[in-house]
Amino acid sequence: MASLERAMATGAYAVAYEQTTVNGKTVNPYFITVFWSENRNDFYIKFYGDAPYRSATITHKWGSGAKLYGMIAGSTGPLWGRGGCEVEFLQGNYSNNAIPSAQFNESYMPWYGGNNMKIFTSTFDVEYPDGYKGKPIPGDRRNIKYLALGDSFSSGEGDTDKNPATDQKYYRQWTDVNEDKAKGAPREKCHVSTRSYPYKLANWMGLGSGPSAEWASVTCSGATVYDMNWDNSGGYEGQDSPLGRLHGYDNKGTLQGMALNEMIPGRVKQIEFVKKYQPKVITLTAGGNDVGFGAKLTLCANHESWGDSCMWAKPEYRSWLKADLKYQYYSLKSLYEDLKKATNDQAKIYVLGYPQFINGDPTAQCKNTFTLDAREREMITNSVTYYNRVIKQAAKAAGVKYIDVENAFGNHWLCGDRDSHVTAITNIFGANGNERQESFHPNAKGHSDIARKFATELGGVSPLRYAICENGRNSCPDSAATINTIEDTEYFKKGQTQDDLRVINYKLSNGTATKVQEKYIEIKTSRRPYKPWKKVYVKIYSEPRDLGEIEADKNGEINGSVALPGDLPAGYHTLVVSGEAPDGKKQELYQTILVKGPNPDDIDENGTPDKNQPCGAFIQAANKDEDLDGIDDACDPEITDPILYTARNGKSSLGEDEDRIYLFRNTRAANLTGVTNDYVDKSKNQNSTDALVGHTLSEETRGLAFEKLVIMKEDDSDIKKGTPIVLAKDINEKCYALKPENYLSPALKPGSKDYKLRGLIKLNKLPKGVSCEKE
Ligand SMILES: [Ca+2]
Ligand SMILES: [Ca+2]
Ligand SMILES: [Ca+2]
Repeated sequence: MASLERAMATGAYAVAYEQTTVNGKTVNPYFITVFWSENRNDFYIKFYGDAPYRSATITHKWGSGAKLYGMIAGSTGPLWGRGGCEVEFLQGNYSNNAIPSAQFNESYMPWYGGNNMKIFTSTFDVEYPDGYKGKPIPGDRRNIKYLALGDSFSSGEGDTDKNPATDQKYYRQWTDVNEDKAKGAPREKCHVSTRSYPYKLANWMGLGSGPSAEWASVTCSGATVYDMNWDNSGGYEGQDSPLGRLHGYDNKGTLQGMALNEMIPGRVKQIEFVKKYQPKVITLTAGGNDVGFGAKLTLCANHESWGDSCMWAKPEYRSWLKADLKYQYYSLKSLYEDLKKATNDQAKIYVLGYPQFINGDPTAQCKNTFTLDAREREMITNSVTYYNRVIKQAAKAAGVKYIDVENAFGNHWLCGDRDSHVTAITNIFGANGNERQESFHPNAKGHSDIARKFATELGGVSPLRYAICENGRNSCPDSAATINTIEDTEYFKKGQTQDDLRVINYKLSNGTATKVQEKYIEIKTSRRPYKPWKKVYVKIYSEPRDLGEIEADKNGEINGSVALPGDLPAGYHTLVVSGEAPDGKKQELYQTILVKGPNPDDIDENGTPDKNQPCGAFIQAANKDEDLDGIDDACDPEITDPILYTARNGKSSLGEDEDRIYLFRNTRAANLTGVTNDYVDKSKNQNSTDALVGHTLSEETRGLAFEKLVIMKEDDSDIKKGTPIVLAKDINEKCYALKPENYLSPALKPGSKDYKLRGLIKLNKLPKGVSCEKE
């Protein structure tokens, strides 16, 4: 495997598959074979013959005697029926000129004895024969026209829905992985969703998908300007600086090389992809993490004293907040300039602002944003507006195109009166299968909104062709767009910034501290020096308390510790280090930190064991579940209409038939469905509330794949009369509607006397107004 990793970093590889043939037509792929070489210059793909008898072989380059490796990674599933175990076995090394099966025939040739192997993706160099008219070998990444850069607002963070086909979230491979240091696998939480706006823009530009796509998203949740720009690119150890996610990995170089070839975000600076692939179009969101937007929201949504606003929403801290937002102008401007330089000004660069995601109206009704009060919502909306002006000004100064998406969601925002296109608070410590970082981000519908707004901003002209400047160039810097001419807002006029004060969100400590056990909190700075040998002052907010002083060393760095007061309440706090920067200006570095109580079973010190709190520690449960999905509405990412039924494809892990669709009734909704005597199988899951209503039984309905569930109300006034209709697709993507034979209670346990299995009936036509298409 180390050899294959090397191939992905520095060599070349091809993934090929063989297909079975039925009646002269190729159908299911079965054996999957991977070929690789450790050095890019050892092998290339050479063609023999021409269509329809064309074949291609992986051949040595002149003078090379290196090995070509091959591995069959075959799933027994398709060969020996469903439910077979996954196997992987190594076929061995092919040395020198003996390459028995690295040959790919374009069409099935039974008389020829061809192996009918097709290439799925390949990074080998290819020598196309003269007059070649066929399709290029898929996977050639040298033609990337569009690169999406950015942070969580571009990655698709917060797309918490599960794909019914896979029962997983829509996050792309390599972007939702927990750390496994023993296996050399770093933590990868870039959360790139395949339903994010860059996917929609790429589709609009016609850049394809899969291994031959002419674009890639290398966005990553949590990315700051530093994770995208040119600064210290060689010494970078992956996101989450100062200690990056690759810190301490001895295969760091391999992991980074592989990331550049495989478009894996979070391991190298985003600008490295720009340098390597020279895209024609770049889109990005940047700066949100630099002002600690997520951390501030966490603080405000979980602030320590209930019934009081968090510090950032208080008038006395407004000038701080403004300074923090305003001075990002410089780093944003230089990021845009770095990107221009990396492409020799040959790319069209589109900088998006941030969308308003929560209703700031003090009278708005909020369902699941728990403690964000009116003053906090006012602070959030005003910060988004002002920060967008900062971003726009920096974009103007650098001469790139600013895209205004501020009102993309309309009133489909949190605390709005329409269905929300934003994921609300999820939870703090993983109680409902979601992660805190997913809170307050656009969902799939929100990403469609952003893509739509983007298209409107360009007047419908493709980003590949849009004229950014009047003179036909890709950038037109405006020297009048300085930091001093950023348009003020009414809200921030009340918070005049002091010209000599810099407020900077900075990772001072590891972000958490436990009282008593870790009475001292370590504080380190390096990239933001203070005046050497001068004292800095450490405070904790929002009730400001002095924690002590530390002296900066000869380089102006801080490396010391301070004691936390024992009576500091558990919860989120703001740690601040103030002092004088080397240029004599006042500098305040801050970080949101979580202070835990000493009892590991009650870290929020509220007297209730955290495991008995529906949303985990630090989130006050609403003790309400309006959509009947079992998630307390205080930490429910989305509160929908009540869930009466669910349907999905069968799971072999639960002993079900994967060829069938299963329809369940939600027994929590007994009051709405009027059925109270459902039998629920709790043998596999004690928390299950799903009662099996029926599944596809007949030959006519098996093998269809679940698409969507709709409730057809026979009488609008009475939801109890609603019939669940399952929409399903066949192998040719044709849409069918299925209805249960009888949707009364299946009160009996399967197998018991009088138990009757219920099937789903295929309807002759789709009911009025429904289709398999996604909204
Ligand atoms: Ca507790
Ligand atoms: Ca709920
Ligand atoms: Ca819900």
